[in-house]
Amino acid sequence: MTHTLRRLPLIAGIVAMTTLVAACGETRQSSSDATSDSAAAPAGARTVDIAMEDIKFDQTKLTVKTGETIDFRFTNTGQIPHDAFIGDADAQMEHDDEMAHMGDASTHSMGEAAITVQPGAAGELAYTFAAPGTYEVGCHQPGHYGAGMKIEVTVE
Ligand SMILES: [Cu+2]
Repeated sequence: MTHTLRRLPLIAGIVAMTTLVAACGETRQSSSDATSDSAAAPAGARTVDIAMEDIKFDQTKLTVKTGETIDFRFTNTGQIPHDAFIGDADAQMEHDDEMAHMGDASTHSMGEAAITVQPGAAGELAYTFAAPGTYEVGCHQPGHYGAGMKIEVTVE
């Protein structure tokens, strides 16, 4: 009886310690996963490196296969922030309008294929082109898309 009472807190202590160790191990593992994630492309993806300049992308055309996943890696070599928004021409116009009216170009809706990259920084955006057609990667910082800051993506 006395034994049982004395052992209970000890067992609880061991369980707590084990949980703590397990939690630490988990944290360490997930942070190393995050590191390898940012370095490695999604499985089966093709990596395309793109420089963002003031005010253009360093390339204007890209051809991909239907169903292909492209791991876009943007590097902003300019002095001002730039965006990359992926969608067809209609979506681009709509988005450009949205951005112009919102004023704050850094506000993207959740779930949109869009990224904003600050000067001197890099960003990654993976996108699967599920259907054939013509898409665009457009920058929607005020005036940039209108100035021709876009990449035409042909999905064949
Ligand atoms: Cu731009």
